[in-house]
Amino acid sequence: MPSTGRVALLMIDWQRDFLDEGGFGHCLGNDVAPLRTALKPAAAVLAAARAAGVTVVHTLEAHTADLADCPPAKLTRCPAIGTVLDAARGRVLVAGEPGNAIVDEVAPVAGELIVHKPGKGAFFNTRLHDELQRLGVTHLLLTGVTTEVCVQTSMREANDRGYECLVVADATESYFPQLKRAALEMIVAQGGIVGWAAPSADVIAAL
Ligand code: TIU
Repeated sequence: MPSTGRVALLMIDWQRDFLDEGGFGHCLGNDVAPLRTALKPAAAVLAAARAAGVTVVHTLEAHTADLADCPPAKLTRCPAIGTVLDAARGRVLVAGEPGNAIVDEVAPVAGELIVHKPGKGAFFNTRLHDELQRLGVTHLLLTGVTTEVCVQTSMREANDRGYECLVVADATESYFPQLKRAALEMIVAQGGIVGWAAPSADVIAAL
C-alpha cells in the first residue's frame, strides 16, 4: 500500500439516473434494484477513505444542457438522453438535473472533486488525469456502477495512463450478474492485466 497521499478513491456514477426506478437505467429496460446492494460497501469504503485522508473523486455521467458534448452515436443509441422521462427527475443524463444527483448514501462532502464525464470512461474529455497528476496520485481504488460499463472503462483508461488500480468487488454492481463476474475476471486475469479486485473489508482494513 503506497502512502495515502498517493491514493485516490474514484466513486463512479452513483447517480439517481442509474439507481432509481424511472431513471435512465430503468428506461433502458434494466431492473435497477441490484445496484443498491453495492451502496453499503461503497459507503463504508468512502467513510474509511475520508478518515484516512485519501483523495475522493465523484464522477457523474453528465452532459451539458445543449448536449454539445454528447457524441451523435451515443445519442442515436440512447435517444432518451436529454429528454424528460419524469418531471421530478428532469432531463436524462444532463448535469444539474435532479436525476443526475448522486444518491444520499454516498453523497459528496465539501472539498471532494466532482467530475462530469460525457463518456463511459472517467478520463475521456475530463480534467481527471490533470487533477490526479497535480495531486501526485499513483494508485486508484474504484467503486461504482455499472461494473462492466463505466467502472471497467474508467479502470482501463486509468491503467493505460499508468495508474495502479483496484476495484472494490462488492462496492460495484451491474444490472447483469454474469457481466459483473466476467468484468472482474477479465480485469484480474493474466496477472492483473488491468489491475486488481478485493472485497471492501480488505480495502478498509488496509486503509
Ligand atoms: N448502461 C449501463 O450499464 N451503464 C451506463 O450507461 N453508464 C454507467 O455505467 N455509468
